[in-house]
Amino acid sequence: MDSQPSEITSEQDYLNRRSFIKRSGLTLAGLYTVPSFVLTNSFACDNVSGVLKEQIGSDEKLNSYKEITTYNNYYEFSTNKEAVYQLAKEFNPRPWTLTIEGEVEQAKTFDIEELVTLFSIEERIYRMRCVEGWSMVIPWNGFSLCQLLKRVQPTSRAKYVEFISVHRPSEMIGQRRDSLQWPYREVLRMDEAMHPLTLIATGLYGKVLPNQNGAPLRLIVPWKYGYKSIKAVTTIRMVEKPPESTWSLASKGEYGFYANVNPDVPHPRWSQHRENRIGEFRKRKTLMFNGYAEQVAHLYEGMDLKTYF
Ligand SMILES: Nc1nc2c(c(=O)[nH]1)N[C@H]1C(S)=C(S)[C@@H](COP(=O)(O)O)O[C@H]1N2
Ligand SMILES: [Mo]
Repeated sequence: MDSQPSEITSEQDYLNRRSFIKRSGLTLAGLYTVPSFVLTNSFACDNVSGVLKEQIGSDEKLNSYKEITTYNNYYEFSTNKEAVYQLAKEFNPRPWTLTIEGEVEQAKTFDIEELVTLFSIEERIYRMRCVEGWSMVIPWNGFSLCQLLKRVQPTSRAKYVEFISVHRPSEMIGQRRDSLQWPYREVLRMDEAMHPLTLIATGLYGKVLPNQNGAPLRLIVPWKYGYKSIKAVTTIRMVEKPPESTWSLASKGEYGFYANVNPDVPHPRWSQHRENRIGEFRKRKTLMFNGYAEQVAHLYEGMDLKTYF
């Protein structure tokens, strides 16, 4: 879906509704509690409510719908961020299926129309920090990946989760060149995938996910550089050994497996101390784990984050 004028106007309604929620003292966390009926099998999803109590800092505001949908990294269409949204109009995100396979008891292919009815769709306002040094604040709609993975019952051999994007050069002009190895792939450790902040996004600003942002569904891992947040996912595969990802194949020394946002680990060609928040004039300090240290630092306890970057 591309942005129609009517969708852009309704952004103001959206902002009004949010400030109503704030004023009325309803904590957003309270609205986001995962219904207990989904928390049944051995992989309990952590309680989401504690994790989401803090949304964004008081000096941070949402990026506009226009900013979020006209400045995109999506190499399947173009390496020019400002060209992606136009080229992505050619893409058909429906019909669509998502297959979950590998080390699971119940491999399954979900139809997108079914998938979006399985879980309650929450709003998650997350910072997005690209490894290139820019960032945005985006209100996603979606559900915790944990809830979905629980459905298929990972086996005890499931140690990593591989995500594979669509390969459709007929609709994705950038895939006719090898700027990257297609299809785009990413990997998380199992515990990272099961963390309640890890999201499958199916929308933003309360609207269906635009093509340029990864329609019809994408991963969002807010404490990691944006390249981990793979768009247009068709396959999720649970595996025992860590597979290669697109960016590790492209340049291992520059794009690590973990890709945790870390101001103290420079990219070989630039510093990561600061970032350019789209729409702002002055640069901001980049925060450890992109500001989510309280929620995720324990995942990396005892690891040297300069080695495992
Ligand atoms: N399939 C796919 N997913 C992708 C990319 C891509 O090129 N292809 N780019 C990544 C990068 S580098 C970033 S910063 C984010 C950008 O997401 P956005 O355009 O929604 O802001 O998507 C990530 N997911
Ligand atoms: Mo990025």
